[in-house]
Amino acid sequence: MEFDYKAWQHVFKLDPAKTISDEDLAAVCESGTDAIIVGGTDNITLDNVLDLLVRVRRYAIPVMLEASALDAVTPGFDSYGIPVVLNSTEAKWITGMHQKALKEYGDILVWEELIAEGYCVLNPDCKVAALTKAKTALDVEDVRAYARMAEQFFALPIFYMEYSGQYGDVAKVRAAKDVLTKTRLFYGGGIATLAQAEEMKAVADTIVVGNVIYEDLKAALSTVKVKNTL
Ligand code: 1GP
Repeated sequence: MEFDYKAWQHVFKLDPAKTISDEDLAAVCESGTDAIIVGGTDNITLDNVLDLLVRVRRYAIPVMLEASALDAVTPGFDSYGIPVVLNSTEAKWITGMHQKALKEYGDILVWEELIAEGYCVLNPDCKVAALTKAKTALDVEDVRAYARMAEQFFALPIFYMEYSGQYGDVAKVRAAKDVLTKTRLFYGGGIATLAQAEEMKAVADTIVVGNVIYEDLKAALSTVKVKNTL
């Protein structure tokens, strides 16, 4: 088991608000993927997060909670991804919720378990873009600047290009990769085939596969092969 996100090549993202059978969950957790991220945008509750955590814990795989709703954060995960939406136009998604969380839990947090993720949301039609009022009309130069900001100004461990629900623009992913040396580049969005997984993995450090798990499990599982084809 590799707990260090720096070694992750492929991860599956499971949405606590969506239903997955025990059989499908077993296939996902035993697929050879490097980790499971638990995260979503709508209807995330402590109950559905805990339920998924307990079920994923049956398997020997690292599991990270992507902390979106503060009241749905619970101990028990190996790590916690803390999204910082760099291209949000609302301060609450960049520092607001984070400051609130630190005010309340700052004394008891285990800092080593927290991983700040500098999000750059690029699909204008995805839920997270609407929620965070993200400025998604970004060209290659814009994206490159956000990537530099993530690494050089804020020393964020992860720069996450989020195309959730849409297959992204490889040229933009490459533009980010070209200026990153220490910050890891995560790509997520619309990966539904091994060919797409390979194309994005050739540029990004880590690819995140979500939706297709619920739409076509076989196709989702095929994307793990990206780890053997590099
Ligand atoms: C979503 O980046 C992930 O947060 C993965 O995107 O669901 O489109 O695969 P998809």
